[in-house]
Amino acid sequence: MTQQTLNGVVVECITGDIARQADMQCVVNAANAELRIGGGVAGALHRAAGPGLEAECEPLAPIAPGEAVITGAHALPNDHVIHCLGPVYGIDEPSDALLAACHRRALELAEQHRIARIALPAISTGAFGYPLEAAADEALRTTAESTRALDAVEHIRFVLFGAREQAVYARSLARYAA
Ligand code: AR6
Repeated sequence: MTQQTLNGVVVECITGDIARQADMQCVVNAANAELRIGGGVAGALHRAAGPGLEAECEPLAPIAPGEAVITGAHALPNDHVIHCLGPVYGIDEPSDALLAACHRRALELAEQHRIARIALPAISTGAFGYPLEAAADEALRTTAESTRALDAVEHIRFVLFGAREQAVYARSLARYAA
């Protein structure tokens, strides 16, 4: 099952490109501490957003692992970007608590800004080296828990780059929907 409703919130896991989620009000960036362009998700989002995004980010940086900040989306087809700094696996400890914290914080920010539809990537599972199964489990466990406190947020979409990643996140979703 790639879609479940948890406490009235639709949670889904799809394959796709986080920079092309035009039906979402907000996309989440797997950021670096400096909130600069970088590679992976951050590269794709900043390239699509244009240089205005980096300029808006500059006074907000640096952020610490587990933290998140919100900006406009500039040339992206969304209204907001929430920049999350996930843990570097094996360095930022405790990595599970930090990964949970940035998901929790992202959803809290979305709620505060009355964002109905938000898309997230697989934070920390690329350059930051977090093992996929463990990251999926932490992301979906935290999301399922957070849905209890969400009112404005109606739809949470995890956008995974490949079929394998999507299957792993969908499996964790099924576990926490049970
Ligand atoms: N859409 C969806 N998922 C993507 C995309 C995309 N366009 N591009 C990559 N992924 P990463 P991190 C997947 O490295 O591990 C950056 O350089 C990718 O396959 O973007 O949190 C920043 O500047 C992987 O599964 O984020 C930071 O320094 C997942 O998204 C650092 O990397 C996350 O990969 C952050 O590392």
